[in-house]
Amino acid sequence: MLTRRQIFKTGAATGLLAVGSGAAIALGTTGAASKAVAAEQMFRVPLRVPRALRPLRTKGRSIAGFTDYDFYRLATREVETTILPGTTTRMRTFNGDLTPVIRATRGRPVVIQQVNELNVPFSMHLHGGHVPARFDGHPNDENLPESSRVFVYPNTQQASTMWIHDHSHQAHAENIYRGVAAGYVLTDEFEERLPLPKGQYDVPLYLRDGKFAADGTLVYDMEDFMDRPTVLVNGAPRPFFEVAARKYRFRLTNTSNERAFLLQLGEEGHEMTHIASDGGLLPAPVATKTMEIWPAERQEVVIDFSRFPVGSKVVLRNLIGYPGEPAEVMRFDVVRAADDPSSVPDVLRPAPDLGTATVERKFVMSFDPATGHHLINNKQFDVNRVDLKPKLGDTEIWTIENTDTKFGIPHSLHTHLEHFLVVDRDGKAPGPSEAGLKDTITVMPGKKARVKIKFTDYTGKFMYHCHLMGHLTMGMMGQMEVVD
Ligand SMILES: [Cu+2]
Repeated sequence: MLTRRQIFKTGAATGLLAVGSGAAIALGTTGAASKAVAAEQMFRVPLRVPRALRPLRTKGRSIAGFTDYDFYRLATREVETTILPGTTTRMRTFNGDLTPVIRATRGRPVVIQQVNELNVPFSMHLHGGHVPARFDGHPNDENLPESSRVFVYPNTQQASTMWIHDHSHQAHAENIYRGVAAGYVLTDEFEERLPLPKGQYDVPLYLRDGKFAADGTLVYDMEDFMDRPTVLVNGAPRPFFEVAARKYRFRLTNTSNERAFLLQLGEEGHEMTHIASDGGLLPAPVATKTMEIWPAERQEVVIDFSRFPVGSKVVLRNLIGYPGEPAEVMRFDVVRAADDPSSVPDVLRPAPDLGTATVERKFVMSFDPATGHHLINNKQFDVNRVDLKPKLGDTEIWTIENTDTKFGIPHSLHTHLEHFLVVDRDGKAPGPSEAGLKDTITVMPGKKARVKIKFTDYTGKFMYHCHLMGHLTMGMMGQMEVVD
């Protein structure tokens, strides 16, 4: 029989069992002192809206056949920065910045020189990116300390909100936890033509948690992921954001190692409009009172603050926090009136036709209490093993089955290279919030989901894995080689 502490040691539990969509049962609670610190740090710091990085140049020598591209340098670097007011924290960053954002346009490539100034390996991965294998951040392609590599992102895919993080062999969980991440927002003509909120009213929000000591030190312990009570939004602890009484588009990305959020606006659950998920716009907007977002997922919502009088303060809450934690995530302070020419059209972007599947595969996600490993189809990740070989042009149906009912462990499956459509969950067609392209799907214990995926135009080796970082670290990853 495994004790709760042993489950933590193996990184097994994520600490909550979502029941239906909303209620949750937490497994336990620790760290009353750090929770008190977290509660003190509420609504004292303004939200930082990440500024888009400017390309260093827009032309250059031929790289991967391109001479017209936006060129950036992303240096992974440790810096001292202020997270909790009055303290400093050593964070791992890109260019000294917490979540800088690259804005890209479909059809125009981005080239990034990644310089590793950390003392651990780094393998840069564009999460959600449709990119050639050599630029995907394979664990065998680690950028060692003091080295540099060039990455080319062709941007042939449709508009979506992506993010950049580490995929090195063993340091990935800690590198993400210690802060090194960048946003990557891809737009295209189709989306630009829609009357959705734009410019300063289109705001990325990077949500994550962390454990900070009273002196500001960021504490990393893979086992104690339930004791990370400080929620950061764009690197600020439970910030406030001054908004106009009009519509905003928020691009939510969960960059946490393990934490899921079920977000609700206000105590009473004001309406939000869900417009996009991992792979971009949904076929149609969905009015919702809650928004669920698991590690590495993206969800985009439009919130209309015109329904609140100027002077209102509206709190975004997390309904599935651990016991004793503040539910507050951030606060919107409605401070001024504003014109609002934006609207959310009834039709957004039709889901693509991925064709008829000719191949079926199954992915059984499970935890082995004897070894502490997390397994896919009873196997731990082996970088020298190819688990499947999809063929270019083929459409496949993947069944993802979570058999971890004993310990109640959720798992997700994230695929590199291609997005997928959800076919069904336990035989039931997905709701409209899951009708768009996705690259990460969470399956609760004892549940199954089927997805449809098509392999289009890149061959080579790509990863698929659970995106709960403790599980990934403990082996829950496989490798596919796409062949011609
Ligand atoms: Cu998992």
